Amino acid sequence: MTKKPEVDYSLYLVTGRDLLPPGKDYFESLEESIRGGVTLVQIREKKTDTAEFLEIARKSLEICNKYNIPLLINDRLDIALAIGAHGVHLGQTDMPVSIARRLLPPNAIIGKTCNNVEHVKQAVEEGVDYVGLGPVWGTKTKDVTAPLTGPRGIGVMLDALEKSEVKAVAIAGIKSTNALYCLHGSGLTPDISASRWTRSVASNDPLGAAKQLSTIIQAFKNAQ
Ligand code: 3NM
Repeated sequence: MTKKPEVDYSLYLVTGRDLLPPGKDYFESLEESIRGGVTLVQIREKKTDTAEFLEIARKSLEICNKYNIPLLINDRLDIALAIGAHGVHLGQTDMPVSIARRLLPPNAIIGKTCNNVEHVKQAVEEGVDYVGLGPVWGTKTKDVTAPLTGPRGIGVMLDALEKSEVKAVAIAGIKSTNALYCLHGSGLTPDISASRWTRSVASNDPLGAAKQLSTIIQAFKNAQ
């Protein structure tokens, strides 16, 4: 089997073109975020038609490849396959992991959104590479219907991973002002602290926003 690429989940950017401030170019923002320290990118396009999505994904992959950063596609396996992305992120009601695994190349990264312990256990059984845990806090990015977990809820879900190799990231409402609270409050242990993080960078200053988060995460890791 082809070896999986090493993925650094420390600062995971979930894009959203509809969140960009007026006049801000999406591709410039993506590149600035990566230069600021983003280590993994997911393209999330909920309202875009297939032809445009393909174009955006293709150009985004070029940028990610330039910096050697993996690119995952939210939900759309067809787009991931068409452009040769590094994998997909699946929601609870998206394509089942087993089918995605069968259709994608053997070294593809597959992640799944999990809102509770049952979701986590099932995702581990299904053989995901990582779980996206949340929603930690409220957010305007997405209409989240699942109950907010807070940092403690993330901790409980992390415990459900037990000894599996599955990585985890936390999502929703995480900013530089509460990032440390999320890391400490979820009870992350030193061996996993590096790999459980996410943040949508939708800012007027994506480079600065990513740098700020990256500095916080690095400081947390160094203190472990
Ligand atoms: N996906 P914020 S939660 C885009 O659970 C998204 O998969 C989620 O909020 C999932 O921009 C979410 O505040 C919202 O990080 C992310």
